[in-house]
Amino acid sequence: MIIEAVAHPNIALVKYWGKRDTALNLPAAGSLSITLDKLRTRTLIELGPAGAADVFSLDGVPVEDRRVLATVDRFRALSGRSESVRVTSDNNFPTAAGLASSASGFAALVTALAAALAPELTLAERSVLARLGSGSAARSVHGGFAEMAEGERDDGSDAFASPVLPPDAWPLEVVVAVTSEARKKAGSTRGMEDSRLTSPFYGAWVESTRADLAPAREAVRARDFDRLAAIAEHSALKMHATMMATRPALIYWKPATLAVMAAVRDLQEGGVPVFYTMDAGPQVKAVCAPGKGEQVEAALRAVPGVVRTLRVGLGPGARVVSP
Ligand code: 2P0
Repeated sequence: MIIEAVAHPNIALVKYWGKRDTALNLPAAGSLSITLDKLRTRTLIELGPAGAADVFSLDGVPVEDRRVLATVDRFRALSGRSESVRVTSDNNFPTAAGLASSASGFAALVTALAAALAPELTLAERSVLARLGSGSAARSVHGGFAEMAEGERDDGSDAFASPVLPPDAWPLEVVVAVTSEARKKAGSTRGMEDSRLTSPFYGAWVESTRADLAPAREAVRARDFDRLAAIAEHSALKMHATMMATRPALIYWKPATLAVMAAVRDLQEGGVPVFYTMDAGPQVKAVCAPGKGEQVEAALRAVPGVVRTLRVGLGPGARVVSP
């Protein structure tokens, strides 16, 4: 039997950048995100004979991925099962779009593996297992607005994401302005550790992120766009300041990144409810109030240096689609 699961990438509005434990992939602070629609990872799981090698392919290419194989091992251990596993995944969006495929990837993987081997797992437990694969994946287990908890326990059992608001409760739109199609060089895991160890701003970044979470959550619950916009832009800017002050420096922006940020500022000054956020790459994600995506996309497409744009909405959490 083949089990098929789907999950969507998410964009953090209160950002995650830094770990308190690298082995268990525990975040230094919580984060808050929106899960997107349209873009998705689809993952098929097929069980095979015990003792055979596990296989993973991504977009039709066999890949040796330590984190995927470790996730499969974890499910075998917790379910007491011994079958080998064939994992076949594909993304309907390019990695260069600057939308973390590890987030949708591990959320889809954990959802499919749970259906095959451990259907009793709660959403919180699935989020923990997704986090062990990739921190941002813990949030893609849920749709709409989700909040990742920092957690207190050493074993990470309380470091999982929870839903804050479903997607249709406040259907924000997102315009991704792609400013470079080049694949990024440095992985986030290494960059986060470099920031923790060398950025003089790291302590303040973690402390101020903790302080952002409650007001961001309240702004989401109140559907207060301006309040959320102020917190989210500030979170992105201080994360990038922390990155830039890392040794070696992590400078993700291109000239066109700044041009798009300026265009978003112009839209805001013209009364359009929109804000920007940038992740570990040069793309700008413009988050718009419901119904404003088309206008924002037209404006950002015209910015010199923008290669292309993508317009999406908020989507559901990870789920099994077959059988
Ligand atoms: C985020 N990012 O909150 C932040 C903002 C990038 C910048 O989560 O090491 O791939 O697998 O836990 O989740 C990217 O980091 O890192 C990320 P790992 P992940 O979306």
